[in-house]
Amino acid sequence: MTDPYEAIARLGTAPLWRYYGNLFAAEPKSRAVPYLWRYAALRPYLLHFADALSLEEAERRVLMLVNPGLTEPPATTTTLYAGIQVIVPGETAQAHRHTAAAFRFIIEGRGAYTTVNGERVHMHPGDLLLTPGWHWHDHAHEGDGPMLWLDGLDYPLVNALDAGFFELYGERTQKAAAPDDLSSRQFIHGRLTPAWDPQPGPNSPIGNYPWTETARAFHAIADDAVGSDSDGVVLEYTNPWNGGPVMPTIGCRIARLRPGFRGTPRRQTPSTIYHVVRGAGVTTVDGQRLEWGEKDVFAVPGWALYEHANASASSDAVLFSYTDAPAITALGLYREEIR
Ligand code: GTQ
Repeated sequence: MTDPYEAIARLGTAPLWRYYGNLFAAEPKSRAVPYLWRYAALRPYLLHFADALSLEEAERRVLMLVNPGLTEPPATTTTLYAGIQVIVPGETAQAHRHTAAAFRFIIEGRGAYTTVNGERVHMHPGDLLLTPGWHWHDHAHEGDGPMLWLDGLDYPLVNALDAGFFELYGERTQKAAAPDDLSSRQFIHGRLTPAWDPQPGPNSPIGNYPWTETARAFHAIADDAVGSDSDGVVLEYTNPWNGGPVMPTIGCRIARLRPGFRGTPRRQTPSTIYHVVRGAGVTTVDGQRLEWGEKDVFAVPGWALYEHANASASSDAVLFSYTDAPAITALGLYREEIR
């Protein structure tokens, strides 16, 4: 008799008993590792490619933040991606759409905008711009100096689900089909929302959550909020249609860690990518110290135990973050543990 293991392999089968422990582990063990990308180290190369590579040669000029545990295809966590994009004055990045959901968190520069389904959405540092799945978007820069931002997408999740579609618009840029920044102006004051022709969908209709409003929200809270033991005074950007996360697969938050803040260790099934808006500190992830400073980006894999600390006794730290929590929650797979 031939080796029965070889025979069953040729028949397109596998012995479950040899795989069981890996497929049904007691708890998740991500292939993604805790990792930090230093903005100051990346910036010179972004500016180099802004000179060396035209946007006729590249769909987008982006350095992908590749997790050492997820190199092929590159991803930042199992479900999420982060990249740093640069565009210089006079350039356009051509219009396209994809089923992957995207957002931009603006890091530096002035004078660029993204046109999303015909609405020009202008960028300022600290703004959160949404490009939900299957929305047309192109970028343009009419200011001076380079404009840099953090891109967040869920393509690792979408592609794992075999749900990825992509399409070019056909013309390089979209014509403006709505007043500039209309969606932000209509919706940002969330307790008074347009009552005509409502078309609630799974995505927030807001093109830009401006930094000025985020700063106002923190200012209004002042020092009065208790905040989370693990995540500080943390605010969720919400969809005004339903109060939920901004997009069905990606949730975005902004947190203030008070001077001297030391968080209670916590873990959750969603993976998280952080961008340091202000300040410096240390996040310990499964025992590994990620020492972050302004504009850095770091990844916390799902179910990794994390603990934030603000390194300063006198200044706030401010962390923008995004997760796949909306998707995981919708699938009934959200879990968390606080130590
Ligand atoms: O700006 O449309 O970082 O399509 C990755 C894919 C940015 C974009 C990324 C994209 C974009």
